[in-house]
Amino acid sequence: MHFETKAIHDGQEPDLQTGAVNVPIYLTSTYQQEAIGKHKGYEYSRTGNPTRAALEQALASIESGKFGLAFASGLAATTTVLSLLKNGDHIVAVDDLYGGTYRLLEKVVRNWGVTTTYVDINVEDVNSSFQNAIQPNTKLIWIETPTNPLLKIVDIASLATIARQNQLILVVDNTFVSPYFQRPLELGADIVVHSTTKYIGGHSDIIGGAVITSNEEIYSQLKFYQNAIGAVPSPFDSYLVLRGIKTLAVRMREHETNALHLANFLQNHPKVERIYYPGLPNHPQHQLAKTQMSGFGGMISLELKGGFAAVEKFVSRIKLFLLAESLGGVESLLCYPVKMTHGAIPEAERLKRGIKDNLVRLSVGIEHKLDLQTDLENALN
Ligand code: P1T
Repeated sequence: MHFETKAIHDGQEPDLQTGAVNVPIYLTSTYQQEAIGKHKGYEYSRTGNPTRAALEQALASIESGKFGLAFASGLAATTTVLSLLKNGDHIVAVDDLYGGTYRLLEKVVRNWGVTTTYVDINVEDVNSSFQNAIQPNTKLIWIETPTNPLLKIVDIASLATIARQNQLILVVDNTFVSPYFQRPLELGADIVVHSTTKYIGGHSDIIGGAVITSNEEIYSQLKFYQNAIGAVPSPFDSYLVLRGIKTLAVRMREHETNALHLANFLQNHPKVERIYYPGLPNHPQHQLAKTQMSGFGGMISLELKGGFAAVEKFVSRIKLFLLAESLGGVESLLCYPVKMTHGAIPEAERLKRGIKDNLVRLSVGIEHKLDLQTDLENALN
């Protein structure tokens, strides 16, 4: 079946008892057992809940994976995946990634004795850079693509080959474009991670995370950790994410149409110094983006002429784009990564990674594109 059909039906059969077309929200922490050791497949809701099980099946289906696991947040999903590592292990990660993931790697995971090397992906031969960063104790490669916030594109299939040759686990955080536009497991990745808070949930009303894999051994380990660590979503949040999945395809098409329109408008605006959007032919990795994504998503970053002072003015004049962290909801949001999403990265490190003081990130919503253009135009002018 096609993506749109799977998103509406997989894991979401009508309720056997009542015929309800939506998966019920099973608000229960525990389940009566018929006898000791005899139950209907559910014992305790940290371990399993039918609403969450439906969501996990739908997540696996839309990511072309065999197994899905849902979490209480994107970072809970990330932490659970990183629990596969042990003291002395090493990670190779992309140098542009969500500030909270960087903070987790540096302030938490490093204390477990697991170190990370960050690879600059702004170089000609990125594959060699990744290859050179691999050490004898490297166990895992962690990438985002497109990256947060500079929208760089990482070649998933090439990294999957490198990972396989070196017996490493390749993890792709697919939050920025959702499985509607990119399915890393089909390109050879071992694990996909999501903040379902973003496009998959789609309405800025929940915090959630997901892990999808087709590797049974990895799944068994992560399923064990999901229960052992316990960062699971509530049945109500699981329901909301499931509801978001049903409309993911139509929302993503609108996000992209609007973002392409605004990217074209912004790149010609005299107050804009530089624009980052993988859908523009002059994006340095536009060709690569076209080979591994079926669309370019709704995120745009831009640098304004006039530095931080211009950013402050711009933010104070804009009306429809709400100044807020997060992305992927139906409403347009504007974020200042330096002080918001990437505030945890020390200044020198941040500047080295190319996140400048005049950088603004837009999450383009599904309002009418001409209203969004007018809003940007007024604020810039
Ligand atoms: O916020 P949470 O659901 O825990 O997800 C963390 C996360 C993981 N991966 C990526 C690529 C992300 O962008 C995020 C969260 N990001 C934001 C809140 C943001 O505004 O960028």
